[in-house]
Amino acid sequence: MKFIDRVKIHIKAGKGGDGITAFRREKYVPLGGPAGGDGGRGGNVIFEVDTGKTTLLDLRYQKKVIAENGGNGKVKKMHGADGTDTIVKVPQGTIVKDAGTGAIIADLTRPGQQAIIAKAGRGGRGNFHFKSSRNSAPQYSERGEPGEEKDVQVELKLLADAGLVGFPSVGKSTLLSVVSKARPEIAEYHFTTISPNLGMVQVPDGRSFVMADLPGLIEGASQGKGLGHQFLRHIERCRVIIHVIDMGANDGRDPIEDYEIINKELAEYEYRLMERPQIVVANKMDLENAAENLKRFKAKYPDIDVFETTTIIDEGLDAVLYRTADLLAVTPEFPIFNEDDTEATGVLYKFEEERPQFFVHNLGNGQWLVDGDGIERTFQMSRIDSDEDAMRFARKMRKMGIDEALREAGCQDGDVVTICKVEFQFVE
Ligand SMILES: Nc1nc2c(ncn2[C@@H]2O[C@H](COP(=O)(O)OP(=O)(O)OP(=O)(O)O)[C@@H](O)[C@H]2O)c(=O)[nH]1
Ligand SMILES: [Mg+2]
Repeated sequence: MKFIDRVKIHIKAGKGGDGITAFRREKYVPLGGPAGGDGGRGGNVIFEVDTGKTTLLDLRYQKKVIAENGGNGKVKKMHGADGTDTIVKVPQGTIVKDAGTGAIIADLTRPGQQAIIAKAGRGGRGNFHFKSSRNSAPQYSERGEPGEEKDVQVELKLLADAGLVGFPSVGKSTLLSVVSKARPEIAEYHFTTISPNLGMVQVPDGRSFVMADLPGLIEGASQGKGLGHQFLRHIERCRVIIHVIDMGANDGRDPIEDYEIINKELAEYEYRLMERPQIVVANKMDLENAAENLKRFKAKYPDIDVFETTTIIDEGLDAVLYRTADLLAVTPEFPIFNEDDTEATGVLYKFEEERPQFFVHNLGNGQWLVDGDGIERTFQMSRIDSDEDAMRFARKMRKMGIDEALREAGCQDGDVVTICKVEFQFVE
């Protein structure tokens, strides 16, 4: 099974049901009072953390998630049925981004955590709401609000405290298998590990943390070479990096060069991984050349604390675990997003009130265009079947400040204003 950790899907929340126009029918009353019911709200699309899930595979096959529409209002002021919310179960560590802008919509890190990814439309109001002293028998009823619709990029980032990085075959999986119950595949050939493995590590003094064994990195990994790049993203969540070096230089590589290449890749990767505390592990100390190589390494990097290990016989690992736990205790979580994203950090849902309601564009020649989410929503909820409806819509626009904005922008009496493909003439 292929490890899938990035999926793009289309999400659509349910439209609110339409409000209806209806009148009470009573004996001897020719036209009873307005009694058209309200539409029900649509269903939201909600993502929920399910700790039983470890991949985004289900989503890959789904591609589209659509929630139910609300029911239309009924006679006798009866409310239409609300649409059922659609709940999508995702693994812990799932991040949902707007596929267009890259803005983060949700960061689902806690078991059971929910986030509304697409908000349902509200139901339209039935005609009895529009009764007034001037009009006791309104024909007007409102349409349901459209549900939010968007393309989202869903990504899975592992939730590990410490991550093992290094060239292929340096012994990362062996290390994890010795210090935890995880049983990753271990073999002589390169890229044995093709998807990350997680293990819960118990430090002898009782502390514990999650360690991730990641696929081996090679030169150019930050540019997409090997398997490294797609997994470098996972290191972003790790607060401590455990850099494993094959001091025995079994493969004929130079351990010092290996160490420098990996650090260069970490530095070049976008999340500034070199700013994380790093523990340097000199592994395979049982091999012939290891002591000599370590001596050279220490001569070149005298200030680095190197932990000597022989993972196959569980030698030297306790010291690594203690050091990791100590560093985790004092290392705060790193913000997981790019600096330009930070404003969106932690925002689960942007309410429509925060969005600009409309934009005014001067097309020249006395022609104007007004667009934007707010106005388009209002328009879609309004039935414009008659002059009276058009006037109602015009009043709404005035309330939203559109008239004023047009006037300020230089709109003149008699200019033509297009809103949602419908033309209006501007009059003071
Ligand atoms: N001599 C010796 N061999 C070791 C030691 N640790 C691991 N090995 C061997 O090195 C080989 C690779 O080990 P893995 O743990 O699979 O290495 P890895 O870093 O996970 O490799 P990739 O998954 O390919 O990135 C295996 O044959 C291990 O038995 C050690 O301390 N000494
Ligand atoms: Mg491995």
